[in-house]
Amino acid sequence: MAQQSDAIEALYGENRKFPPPPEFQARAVVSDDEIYRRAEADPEAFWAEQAETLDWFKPWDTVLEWEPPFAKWFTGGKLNASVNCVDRHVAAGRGDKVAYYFEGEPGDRRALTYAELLTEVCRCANALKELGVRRGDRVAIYMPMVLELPIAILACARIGAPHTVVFGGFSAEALRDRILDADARFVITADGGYRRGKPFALKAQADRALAETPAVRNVLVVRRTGEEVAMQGGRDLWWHEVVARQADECEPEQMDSEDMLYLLYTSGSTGKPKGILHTTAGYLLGTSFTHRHVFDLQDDDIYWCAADIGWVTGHSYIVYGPLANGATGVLYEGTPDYPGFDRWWEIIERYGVTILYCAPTAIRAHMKWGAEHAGKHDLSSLRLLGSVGEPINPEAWIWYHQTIGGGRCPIVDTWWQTETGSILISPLPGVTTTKPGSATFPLPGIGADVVDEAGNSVPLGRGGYLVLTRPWPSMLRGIYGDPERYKETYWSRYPGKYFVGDGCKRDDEGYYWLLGRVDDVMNISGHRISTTEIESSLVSDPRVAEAAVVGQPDPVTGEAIFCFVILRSGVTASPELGQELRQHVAKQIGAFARPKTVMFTPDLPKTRSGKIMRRLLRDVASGRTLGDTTTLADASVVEQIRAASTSAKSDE
Ligand code: 7RM
Repeated sequence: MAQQSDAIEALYGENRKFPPPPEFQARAVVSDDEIYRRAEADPEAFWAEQAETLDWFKPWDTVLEWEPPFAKWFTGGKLNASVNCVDRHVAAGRGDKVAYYFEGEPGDRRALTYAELLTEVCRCANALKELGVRRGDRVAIYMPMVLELPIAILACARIGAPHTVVFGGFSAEALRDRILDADARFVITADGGYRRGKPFALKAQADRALAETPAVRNVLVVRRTGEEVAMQGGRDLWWHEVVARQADECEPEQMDSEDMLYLLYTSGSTGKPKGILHTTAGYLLGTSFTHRHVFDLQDDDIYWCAADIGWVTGHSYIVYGPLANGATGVLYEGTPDYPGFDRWWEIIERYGVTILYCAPTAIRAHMKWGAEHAGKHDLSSLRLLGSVGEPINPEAWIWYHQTIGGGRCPIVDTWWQTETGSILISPLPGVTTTKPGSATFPLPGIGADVVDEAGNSVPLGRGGYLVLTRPWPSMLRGIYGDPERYKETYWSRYPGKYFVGDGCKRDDEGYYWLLGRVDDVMNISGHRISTTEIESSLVSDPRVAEAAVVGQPDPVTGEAIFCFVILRSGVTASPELGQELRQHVAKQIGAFARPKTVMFTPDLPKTRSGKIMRRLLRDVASGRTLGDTTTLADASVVEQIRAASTSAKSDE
């Protein structure tokens, strides 16, 4: 066991290893580790070499200008993101290649080729210009997962108008705050979208926000559901009327490398949302480079990222990365459980999906629903699986590998953040021997370290705080309108190093194991324990589908371990099972880590992107009133859990 002085203790051992299958390696984009050495020898030269894969109107003068903590990449260069994502593929004779297979939740389908995408993007761009949107103006986009969403994003990029996409599940207040912070004067939305078989309203929500955003001049509205909406004369316009009649060519703006491409707001743990600012060239390079190398992209792949575009994963790995690489992707509007638990597997079979990228929360939901749903479909087209958003527990990793991947597909566990823009820690599937639950190693060109409170690198085998030691092309350039908060949040704790905010340990082979947000670390009798490791231990019991662990104030130990546990279908909760799980953790990790309380719950409070909101669970565990719940996916969940917790007392 580690010493008590460790920043975060490394507790959980997982030693299964999965080398790249030889047949995968034989045809992989990267099949040996030379790329790591080349990148490490001269990172700037490496990124410059990679940047040649983009299309430039004018090449850059300087690769990197670094005045900590402010970086500029490829200064002097001029390019356009939409040209890189669309025009160049059409110009290269690949106009007939499918860019997206769209699958609506009600079952409507449409294949959109790169040539058609180009026309649609140009028409939308021309419509925005007609409305008076100029280079530099911010455009807020509030839409369901329909084709018009990536089209709108690319249209903004084409005319140099930074977009700020607000996830369609967010409330009117969240939309209002983002419109105001970005000072957006134009909004693109839809009448609504579909979720679990029912239309939900977006325009009505938008109208509530717009009542308090007087600077907004026009709203472009996509008709998706056909439900009745109020259109305000002079302000609101139908997409199908305005966009359809536009010319299908639109000259792209020549943007500077460092021109803003978009803002994406993250809620942060408290306070006002942060507008994470990404610029053009570095972001496009980071997303296209990682999409090609991490997902081993081949020309005939059918790639499906099951995230929502309203989350950074969708920006980088549904829109910019895959399109910059000319990939064929799937765009699915709805939920994984409608009309049946096999909807995802049906989609994979229909389109012959070869690469699936999704979140551990989805994998654990599928585990809970049972393997029989996947068993109904032919998933043999799959050749690579990806995971993002949270640490993936080894048991979920193994289930994903066996049940979905048939034991033949490498898994890339990709660590990154809205702020990092693209994947930074991940296996390269043709090179890296993976271990279930580890994101393995920093990608070529990326500088990372694990440090203690004082900022000293911790030896292998120990836990601490993840930091990034040098700038990277797709890094955030700031928090919109708040340079001080940017410095304070990311660069003040360890001067010259980017503070990630995640705990991490490296095992004795140097593999990185992400341990969750440092705000979630518990202090049990002086042991700094990551919630992730206790959760992984709980989930390793085959009866457990999902677990969330928090610290609860305790007069004796400072904090005590409180576990919320979701059981797999068919398993019944009982006090005995609670005792067994406490014992299981104590045996696997140590008596000091024995949970004080195990509470069975049908659900957990999660953000829209599926991250467990442990902050709210801490409130429940300690009987406090709830903090901010505006970014919860389902606001009723916490009340359900709270009601259950008053009847289920601590079972010590
Ligand atoms: C892409 C995304 C960022 C936070 C990050 C981590 C957690 C993401 C992983 C992960 C362990 C992973 N952007 N996180 N990926 N933790 N393993 N593979 O999620 O801005 O929404 O969240 O998500 O805590 O700091 S995000």
